[in-house]
Amino acid sequence: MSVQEDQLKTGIILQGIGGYYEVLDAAGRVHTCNARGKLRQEVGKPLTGDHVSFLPAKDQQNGRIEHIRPRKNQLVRPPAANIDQMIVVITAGVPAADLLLLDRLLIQAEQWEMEAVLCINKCDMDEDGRVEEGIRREYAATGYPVLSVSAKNAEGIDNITARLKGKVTCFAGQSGVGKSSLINLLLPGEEMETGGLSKKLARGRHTTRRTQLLRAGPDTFIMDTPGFSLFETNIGDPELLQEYYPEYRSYQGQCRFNGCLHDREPDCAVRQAVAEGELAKGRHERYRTLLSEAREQWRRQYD
Ligand SMILES: Nc1nc2c(ncn2[C@@H]2O[C@H](COP(=O)(O)OP(=O)(O)O)[C@@H](O)[C@H]2O)c(=O)[nH]1
Ligand SMILES: [Mg+2]
Ligand SMILES: [Zn+2]
Repeated sequence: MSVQEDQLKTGIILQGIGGYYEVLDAAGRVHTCNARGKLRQEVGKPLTGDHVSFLPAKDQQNGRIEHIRPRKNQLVRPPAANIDQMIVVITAGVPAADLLLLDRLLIQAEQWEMEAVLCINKCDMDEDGRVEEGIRREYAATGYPVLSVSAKNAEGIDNITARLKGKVTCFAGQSGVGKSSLINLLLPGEEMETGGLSKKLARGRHTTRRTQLLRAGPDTFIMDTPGFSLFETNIGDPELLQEYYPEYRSYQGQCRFNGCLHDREPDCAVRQAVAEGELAKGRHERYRTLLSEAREQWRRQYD
């Protein structure tokens, strides 16, 4: 082992700006690092969320990232890695829940192999609880956890906190649903927007907001991703769409046709379950909407 090797520490990249990276070590110290010259060629640019080993910053010197651990997943836009969980926020008030967008985001979480959690915010606007109830019914068969909260009244926030522990979580959902409000409630007091930023990194901040990991507790991070509300889902092969619906997986092999897409095929076990009320009708209708969209995309791509 070279002298350097045993000086290496491990850490996680909180954010990167212009070739500099803020790396949090196990002791909670933040090091400003650059990357070893060949690293980019070997594995590409370091990303927010990367687990790295690095030479610690010393005196006036920056640290240096030496290795990047293999990634669990990798997002292109926003550029980030190793996101464990997606909390999709919708509301029981305004803006009214866009369930088609919700389904797209859930598909995205499945594609990226993230755990998905539904969060119904603004429950204070839903006095008789009917809106919340309807959404819960619609998603009961999916098995996704559903949390009802109000950022305004700080109600139900502990249930989110419990889901965050030990994970890197991103928040997604349309603009105005309360993502920022919730994130503010979930961060401990000292973790302000620019908290812990070294001067060198802070200087770059006026330009655009960066993808960064915010510390919500030990080993617990929230990925703050400006513009993460809407992104284009590319379903790819239409035949794969049903794989992203956890509640449809258990019906596999029960339809008359092998490779049934649960659309118009006769003797389809999924359609029958919908007809019998075991599976949600609305969710299936939106599935069919996305299926025809995927078919259209697929056709354009390969014709
Ligand atoms: N009534 C109510 N309003 C909320 C709640 N959470 C957020 N808001 C309001 O909804 C608006 C959008 O919130 P914001 O956090 O910026 O949403 P974002 O666009 O998803 O980040 C703001 O005016 C918030 O004050 C809530 O639980 N109840
Ligand atoms: Mg916001
Ligand atoms: Zn079927």
